[in-house]
Amino acid sequence: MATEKINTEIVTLTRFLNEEQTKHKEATGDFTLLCHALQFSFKSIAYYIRRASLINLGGLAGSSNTTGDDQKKLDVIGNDLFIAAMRSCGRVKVLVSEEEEEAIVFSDNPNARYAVACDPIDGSSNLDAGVSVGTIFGIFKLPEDAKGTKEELLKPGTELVAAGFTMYGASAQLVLTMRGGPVNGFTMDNALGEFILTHPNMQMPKKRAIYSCNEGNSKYWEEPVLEWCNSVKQADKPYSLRYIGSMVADAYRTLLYGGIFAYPADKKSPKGKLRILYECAPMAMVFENGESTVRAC
Ligand code: AHM
Ligand code: MG
Repeated sequence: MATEKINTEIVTLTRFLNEEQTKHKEATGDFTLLCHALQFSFKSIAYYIRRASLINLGGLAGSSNTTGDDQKKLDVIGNDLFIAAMRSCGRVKVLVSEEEEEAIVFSDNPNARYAVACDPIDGSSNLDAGVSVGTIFGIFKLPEDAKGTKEELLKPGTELVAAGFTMYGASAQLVLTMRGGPVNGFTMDNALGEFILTHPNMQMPKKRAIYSCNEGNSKYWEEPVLEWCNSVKQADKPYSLRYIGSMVADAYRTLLYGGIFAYPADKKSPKGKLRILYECAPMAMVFENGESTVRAC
């Protein structure tokens, strides 16, 4: 009788990070340790999101964040979990979070060489409906003489050394990329408690006509944006619309299926709604590295 072939060569995120580290002779292991801490924050955020309805974590916390959004209880918990992980790994000097007014400088980590920007729970307006949300992160390497100020983190996205996101959906999916490298996707195996490499070298397909934007804002759009949106609907083969309203989930689908995701600036938000440091720049790095011209290195 034929038995199902079981994969015994499982590449966990831990194994993947160790193998990456050994490829770089000059590596100190600091980046690997930082990624282990990120991994723990994703696991714990996923855990609380899954259990939210059972342990009264739905709804608002009664506070608002830097951009004036009402914070959900899970926004606060996700932020606290992320901060604790970054502090305790000892490798992060400065952290900027969507949920924090000011940059957090970890003065107890004076020799740390990394700065991290994050949106701990992006798309949190979807939380109470059980719709996918995610954590977005971008990592910069600081110069040796860095003081640990927020100005040191205000750099172009092209200077990120790594970026990615974790989507908390039917399963937790972690997408990670490093400068000049491929995009790799890991799926959380809850039984093993490990992220497993399931989507190596992700490359966004060029085909598949999906567009993804909040057309409810079209009243506020400028003419060129309206023209673009009409053009995808009036194409010979019109695009299909998919819009979840959690960028991480919309981006993950776009990475897998192809298409266009957009949140155009409009008359309500002339600079755009999405924030460059912890939303747009990390996503841009994933999508640039996930273009089909990028090869595993
Ligand atoms: P958030 O960081 O406060 O959750 O806002 C960002 C989210 C994105 O995930 C998503 O693309 C967008 O806001 C959705 O906005 P809208 O509800 O205006 O379509
Ligand atoms: Mg966000």
